Amino acid sequence: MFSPRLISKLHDAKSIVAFTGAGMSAESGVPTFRGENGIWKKFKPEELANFDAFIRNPDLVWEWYKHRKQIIRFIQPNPGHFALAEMEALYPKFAVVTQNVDNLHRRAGNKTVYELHGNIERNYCIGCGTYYSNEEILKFESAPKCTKCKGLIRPDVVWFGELLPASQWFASLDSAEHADVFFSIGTSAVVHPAASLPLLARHAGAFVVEINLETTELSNQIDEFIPGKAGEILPELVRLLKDSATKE
Ligand code: BV8
Ligand code: ZN
Repeated sequence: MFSPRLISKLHDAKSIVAFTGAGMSAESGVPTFRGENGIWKKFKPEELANFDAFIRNPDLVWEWYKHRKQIIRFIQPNPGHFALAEMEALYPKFAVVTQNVDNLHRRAGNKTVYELHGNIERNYCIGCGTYYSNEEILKFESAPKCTKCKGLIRPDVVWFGELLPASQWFASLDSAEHADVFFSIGTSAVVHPAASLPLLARHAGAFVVEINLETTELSNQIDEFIPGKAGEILPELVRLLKDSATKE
């Protein structure tokens, strides 16, 4: 499953980036966006994940996010998440750069996690910026309103047409530019600017490996494509790395 080239690159590496998308959380029971049971099959991004749609129809947008928040409440990190947490301890520099908003990487134990598209466990008032937890707002039937200023409360995620959080973006850029090995895991690599990171890393000298169920726009532009499930491949890879570390 793993080429001698990848094993040797991982053996010599000092800095690793794991760039992840919805496929990373699929085995935890979180539906992907564009796969066969993708949540956007029923909805379209332009209807839901953008600010205008929210202002035009806050109840519909909230219905979708409440559905996803409910899912997130009952799911656990999967073996792929735990493998990345173990991998972080094997390298001097290790960053997870995720497009996911489900907080599963942190719950699995990764310390350096950059969330490019926000976090569905946080919400804030568009009027006065007050933050609200899911517990505080999930009791509302329709779109929740701020107790301080009556403004609409929105999920703290990055919608289409919105800028990514600058601190997360620049830290991710810096990690990509200094990575020896850059993994792109469970992402269709269609949403920008996040999707530009793998090739940016490659141009800066990283060995870029893609782990995905199917090939993507990236697959023929990077160094190695490993077909399969993140929750199966990553634990196997970490087992191999730990075995070779003990043999030394
Ligand atoms: C911005 C948060 C600029 C919300 C999300 C035309 C060309 C290029 C770009 C654009 C364009 N038109 C518009 C744009 C910009 C736009 C964009 O990229 N659109 C795309 C769709 C064309 N981007 C933006 O708007 C971004 N902002 O550009 O601002 C700007 C400049 C100046 C001033 C103001 C603004 C903001 C984008 C962020 C959108 N928010 N999410 C929410 O979650 O509700 S995006 C959403 O898609 C999620 O974050 C998700 O993570 C992300 C990417 O999807 P994936 O993670 O890749 O998931 P997907 O289902 O697609 O793929 C899963 C993969 O996993 C599949 O390949 C599957 O085979 C695989 N898989 C499944 N199971 C497994 C597996 N792999 C391994 N193991 C498994 N078990
Ligand atoms: Zn308010």
